[in-house]
Amino acid sequence: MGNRRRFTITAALPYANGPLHIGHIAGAYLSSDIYARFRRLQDHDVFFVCGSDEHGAAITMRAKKEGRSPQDIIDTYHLRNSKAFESIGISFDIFYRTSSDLHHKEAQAWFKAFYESNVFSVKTTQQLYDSSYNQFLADRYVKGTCPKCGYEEAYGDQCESCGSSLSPNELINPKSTLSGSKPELRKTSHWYLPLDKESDWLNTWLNTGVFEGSSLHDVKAWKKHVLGACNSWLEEGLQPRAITRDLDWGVDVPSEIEGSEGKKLYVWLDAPIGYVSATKAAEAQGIIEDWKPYWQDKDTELLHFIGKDNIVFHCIIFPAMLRHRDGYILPKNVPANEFLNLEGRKISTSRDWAVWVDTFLENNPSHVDALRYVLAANMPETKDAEFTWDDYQARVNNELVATIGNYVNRVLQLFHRFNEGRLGETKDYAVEYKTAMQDIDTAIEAFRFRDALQGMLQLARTGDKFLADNEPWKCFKTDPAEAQAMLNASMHQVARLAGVMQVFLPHAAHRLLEMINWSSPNWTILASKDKLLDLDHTIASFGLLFEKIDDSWIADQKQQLQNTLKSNPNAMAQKDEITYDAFQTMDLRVGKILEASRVPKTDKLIQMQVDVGFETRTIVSGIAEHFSEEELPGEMVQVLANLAPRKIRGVESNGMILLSETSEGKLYFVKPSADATPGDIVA
Ligand code: B3M
Ligand code: ZN
Repeated sequence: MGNRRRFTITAALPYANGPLHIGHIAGAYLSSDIYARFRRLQDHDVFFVCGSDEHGAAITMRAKKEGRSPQDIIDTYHLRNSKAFESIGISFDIFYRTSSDLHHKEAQAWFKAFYESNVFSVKTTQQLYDSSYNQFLADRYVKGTCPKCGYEEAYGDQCESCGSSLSPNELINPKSTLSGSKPELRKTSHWYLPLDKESDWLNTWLNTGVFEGSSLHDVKAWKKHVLGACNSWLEEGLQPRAITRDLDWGVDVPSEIEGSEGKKLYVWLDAPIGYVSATKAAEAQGIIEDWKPYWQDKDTELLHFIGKDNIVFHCIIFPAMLRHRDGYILPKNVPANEFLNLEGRKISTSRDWAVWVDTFLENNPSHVDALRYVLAANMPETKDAEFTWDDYQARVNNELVATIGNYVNRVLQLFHRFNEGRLGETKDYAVEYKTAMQDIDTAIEAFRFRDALQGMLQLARTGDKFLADNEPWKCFKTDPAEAQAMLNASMHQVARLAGVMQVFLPHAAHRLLEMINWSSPNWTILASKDKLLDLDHTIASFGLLFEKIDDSWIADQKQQLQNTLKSNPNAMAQKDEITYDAFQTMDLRVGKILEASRVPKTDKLIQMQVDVGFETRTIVSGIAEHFSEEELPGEMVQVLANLAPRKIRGVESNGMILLSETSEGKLYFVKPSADATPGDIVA
């Protein structure tokens, strides 16, 4: 095959410090999996690699919090996460571990190679130290205010609010996350990667694609938000970055190097090398023949699938490392995704605001492709995206069930009835498919997975339109050969759809292929051959591909999230940050309720006359289940006075009374102090 391409597809190594949620999947894993499945279907040479990231403060801090050893933590979550990936059908060729001996040796070999070719500089500096724990405070061991954006909870290596990469000494008001105390300064020596020396070639490479004469990297194909992030770091000026730590968990600095005692590699130095060690491990395990072409052949397309918080490491630091190793290629693209929110809030492991992949699929095994579908449809490709259960229900019912499922079922039933489930010789009819196939191809090539998904739906839609336009069931009596010809054509379309579904919905595809008794050919054939099934082909069976989701199941899912909110009121604080100016736009006032009465024919609504100082307002509020009309007059309350008027059940409401809710669901007024008077400004 002349134009066989080779792909090394990496997906960010998840820290083995917690379970995987839908945000992880929508970020780096489903995109890479769809991409890998598509390239395999095209018969290209694909190596799809991932593994657990088992070093760094992310692990040791988790261990400390749970009172367990780091080894125990990584063993638990490595196993749990490999199973979770398997259950949702992420088709890694290997899921390796950075705690493995092979990886430790590989990372040390890289360190030594850099050391020997004088890539590093060594610096002795004053670093933050927590004397009550006898520990230097790097990375997540120290928190403080971000010097760039003012976020108060920034980590020592990165601000999760603005994405800046930081060093602990830059933090304003640093605090030890071990003891909470203010750290002291102590002297220590470390090896540094002088990134400042790399910025010229990085700049050229990132912005023109040119690197020492040739490169596969095509600037136009890079996502804007990825290049934008890189350029803003380049503009700020890259700084030398410490790549060793004073820690007792991690890869040792090779002992033959002077001063190595007690020093470990910085986790972000060893983790990306993990992609390479995993490739070597795959060779050792016989999964691939030779690791080298996947990292060293100039024609190999190296793609790093990641979330946006990992951009700097994959577009700047790792390329700088690769460049200093002989023969290694640079990534062709780093198609980072942004973040997925859940029901209007940031997904958060610590606040349990998440849908966990393994538990969700254990409880709802038949949902595996529904979940993949909805996550692909809402993939945060170029901006943050939103996952809601209402959308889940709508997409599954309207798109999977009503569009794909119904089409397939209709064709199979008709084919069984009129053609006796067998493909006979008839004249040729064709269902339109070429545009859809081309669209899918173009979209995946450009990492637009949402659009690619539309192409798959399009196959079902054109197929359905063909049936609706031709109505084979009507002409069967008068011209059975004509009807059978239409159904033959429809069966080819169903087969094509099954072939394409392997990319996005592998489990349903597998079932459909079994029903139609077929194994799919490669993409070129699927995309170019009108007739896919042979003469005399018979189908095996038919059944429903997807289940309709009812309201009560959705209500259950929402209830589980509600329970999280109730048991963890902190999660309530998970709204997007607003600026001070936005806050200033609210006119908050002290008010006094003068009169109250039930809004006629409602159970929950009370309308009130409220004195807000400069006038008396009518305000409607849904509090009748919590307060009686009699007890309200005289209550002092706080009012959002400049809320746009709204008609509620025929009554115009002018403002909103502030209420708070206890964990048992009881409402109470946010009370001003005793000496407040109506009209006082709340700010
Ligand atoms: N362990 C992912 C994270 O930030 C990090 C990725 C490593 S990829 C080499 O959770
Ligand atoms: Zn910041």
